[in-house]
Amino acid sequence: MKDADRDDDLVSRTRRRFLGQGAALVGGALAGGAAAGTARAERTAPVPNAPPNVPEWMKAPGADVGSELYGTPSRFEKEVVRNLARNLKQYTSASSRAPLQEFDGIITPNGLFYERHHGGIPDIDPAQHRLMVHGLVEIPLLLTMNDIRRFPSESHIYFIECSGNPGFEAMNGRTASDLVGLVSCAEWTGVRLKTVLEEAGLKPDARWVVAEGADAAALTRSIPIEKCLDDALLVYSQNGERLRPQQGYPLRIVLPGFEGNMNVKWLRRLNVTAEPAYSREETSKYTDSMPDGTARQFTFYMEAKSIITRPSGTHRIEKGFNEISGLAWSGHGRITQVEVSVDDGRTWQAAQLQEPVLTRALTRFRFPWTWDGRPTVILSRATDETGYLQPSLAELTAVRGMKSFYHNNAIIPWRITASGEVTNGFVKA
Ligand SMILES: Nc1nc2c(c(=O)[nH]1)N[C@H]1C(S)=C(S)[C@@H](COP(=O)(O)O)O[C@H]1N2
Ligand SMILES: [Mo]
Repeated sequence: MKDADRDDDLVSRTRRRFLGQGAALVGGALAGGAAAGTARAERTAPVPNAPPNVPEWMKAPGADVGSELYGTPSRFEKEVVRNLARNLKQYTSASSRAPLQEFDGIITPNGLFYERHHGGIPDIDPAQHRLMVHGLVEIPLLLTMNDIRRFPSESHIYFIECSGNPGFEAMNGRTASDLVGLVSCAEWTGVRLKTVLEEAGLKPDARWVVAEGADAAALTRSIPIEKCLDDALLVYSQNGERLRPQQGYPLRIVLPGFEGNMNVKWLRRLNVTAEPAYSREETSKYTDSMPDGTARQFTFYMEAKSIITRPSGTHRIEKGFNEISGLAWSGHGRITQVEVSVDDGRTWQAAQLQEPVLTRALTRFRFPWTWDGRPTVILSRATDETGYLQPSLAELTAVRGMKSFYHNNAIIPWRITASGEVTNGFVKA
């Protein structure tokens, strides 16, 4: 899709305002969809390898042990890949999205974790990588990766979401991944930032920590000291293995619930300061233009949000039973409720939250549904432990106006046509 990365300032801004003015994406192609509609044909077609026959793959030993020393998915899953816009002028400042509609549970596999880079992916030799801790500290530190791994480690499951997910002007995607694929969730292992800051010793006027990445963008963000002394983590492993280069190898910062941009990858420097740096990423970018012409800055926490991922855009469903399933999350803590509407928001019913339900992690919800075959719109809305309820797009723009780009957590509608096709409900039919 054309507007796949509106977080990317190099992609030209078409001023197409959302809600489908001229977005010709409905109907037609079912490309890439795991079409539930094939289920019936699948059940009746002759399958020589199904019982009572002995399948081919039982008649001789399979592939050798160690035929693949780093495992990859089955060849039958080769279409499950990151979602990358195909028509960008360059790919060093761009993003690729997680294929949310393909996932089960809440963990994003490392190879499918969304990526957003402002200056490409650096190829960092961990033996030469250092973390410098300086500024308003008693003892400046220059830490090797081995030094960092000697601190007590912790593992936590958290989501990371880009705040341009999707930009308000880029809501015409076809799939769940097109719309909100800039979110993923992993188990992160590292050391509390607090532990390292205590090792350096904070001076009394320390209020911010300015984190800098070792990429060509030298991405720089100011983090309030309260967050640094709370749950902030210096992370070197993800889902049990070392971070992938795309995720910040060998070291990144993870700020649970904070907007993706602040989770600085390839972390090389922590400068403890009294004032924020007012870097590019916290002034011209990642601020919200408000209706009165001011800009809302330092919007750290990502608000509660959810999306139905099954069925979702490009899927096709059949009349009768369909389980609705999706993901919900909030930067402010646990998801306490997800409601589903199968009648375009007229009525809402509680979905089931699938364990585990963790703070600042993706939460899976499920809802059993019997479709009567009539066209409708299905929606989900999340509530978090603060009592905050995910707003509709109309409610959100009533407060935030029509000039914003970032921090769009509006309810996402999927339209179901009479033939069972699922399409983006933001796009006019
Ligand atoms: N050094 C550095 N850190 C960075 C970025 C970057 O370009 N350089 N991108 C940021 C943005 S905008 C996001 S949304 C997240 C993306 O993290 P991921 O690529 O691991 O999904 O990293 C953030 N950290
Ligand atoms: Mo981002």
